[in-house]
Amino acid sequence: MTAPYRNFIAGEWIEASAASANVNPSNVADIIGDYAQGDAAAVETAVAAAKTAFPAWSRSNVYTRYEILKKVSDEIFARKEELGRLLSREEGKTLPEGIGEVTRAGQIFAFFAGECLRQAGELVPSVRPGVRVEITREPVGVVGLITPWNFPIAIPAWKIAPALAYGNTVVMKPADLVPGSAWALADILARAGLPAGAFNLVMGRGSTVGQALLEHPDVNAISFTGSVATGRHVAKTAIGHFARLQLEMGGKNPFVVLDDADLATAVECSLNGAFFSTGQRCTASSRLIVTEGIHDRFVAALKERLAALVIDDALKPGTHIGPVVDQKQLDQDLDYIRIGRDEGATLAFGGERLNRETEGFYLAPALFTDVAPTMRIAREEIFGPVAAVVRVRDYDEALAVANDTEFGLSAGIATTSLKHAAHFKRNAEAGMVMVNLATAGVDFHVPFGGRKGSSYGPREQGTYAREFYTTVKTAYELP
Ligand code: UN1
Repeated sequence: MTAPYRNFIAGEWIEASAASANVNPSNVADIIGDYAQGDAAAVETAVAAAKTAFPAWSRSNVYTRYEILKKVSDEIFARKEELGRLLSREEGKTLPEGIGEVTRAGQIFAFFAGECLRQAGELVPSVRPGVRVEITREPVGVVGLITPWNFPIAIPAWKIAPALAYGNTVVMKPADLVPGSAWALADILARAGLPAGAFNLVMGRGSTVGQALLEHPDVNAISFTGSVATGRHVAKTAIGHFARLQLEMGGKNPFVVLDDADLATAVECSLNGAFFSTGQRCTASSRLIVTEGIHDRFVAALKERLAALVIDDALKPGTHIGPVVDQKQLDQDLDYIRIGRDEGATLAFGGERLNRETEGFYLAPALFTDVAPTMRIAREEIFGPVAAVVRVRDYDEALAVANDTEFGLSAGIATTSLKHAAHFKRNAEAGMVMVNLATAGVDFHVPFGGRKGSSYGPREQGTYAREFYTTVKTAYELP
């Protein structure tokens, strides 16, 4: 079958036997295009191509790598409006959010272009006379990248850019729901001067393409972002051939609001962290933990802000929150809203399906109050515009509730107390801590990752990315 958007394998655009329609969640009548659905055979060819390309690419001139990644970055910046529109159209985040994400992808490629020129080792005196010891880093080999639907271009960028910068070759499987942005990025990479096979794109299902990638003995490392359940499967499968693993999974991120917080800051951080990008971020603040002296004022002010939000077509100017990504995610969100009510929480705002001009997956952002930390809506990742307010006595109880979770990605606090801010930074059990800032929306040049059930393996992003994408060699020499 000829899909207009094909897989990219060994430097060629390859037809697949099947295709799937990329649907706009703001308007299900709008089909973005038919994208190839690869299979196990396509993965086999792609991995073989990546393996063949590896020796030359791993020894390529760092300036060549710099130029290629810089070129990719330049094109992303030059086309950010168009690519942002595509991203919003296929994923449902608003156009400013879409353009913002594309900009982030451009910044990531620029950062790792620079990193190509900053690779260095160490020269260490030996404990043995006359011997010298060199510690260097080498690429890992063929890297399999499995990316999620909620950041259709930024997450592919933050895995592909370091993989290539450090000399690895890549086979990427983007999320089945949003192949458009990944395909556009592959098209840019295809024209950037990479040798054939250094980067390969295989679109398709997790159960076929993802599975084949995980099982392939020639895939030396897997970087995955997605759910905890899938992450567990990824780890179990890929460890069979000792693939190096990097897993970024769920979150149930707490945002603590203390009595001494600046109310406007607390409300804006909560609104942004919990509901922007339709709450579909692993860094979303889905638990708002509020001390009793500010609780009622905080809830009233947040409800007022929620009531003023425009929930509509992601591409319409003025939209604050776009639709949920698809029917399955919408059903999951609505299920949790029902579960929250059944458990005895108060639905203080929203939570109902909305009708708009076009048929799409619109949901009014939902705010629960009177939530006990034991309730499912306070413990399980919902991955939608749903937040749970937990009332606590004081800072100590807030911290205990914040840490009482199987996750540990991002944790935030709104406070004007230096003492509480410092204590929270030190004691929040999370990979990232935010003081008077939203839990979501991170910088592109510093480490990203969490603890407990949120992450496994070395950090992504910034200079820390090299931990995963390189392996250390210690060389001894008697000159
Ligand atoms: C952000 O909050 O800016 O899947 C990034 C996710 C994360 C990325 C969040 N891996 O939501």
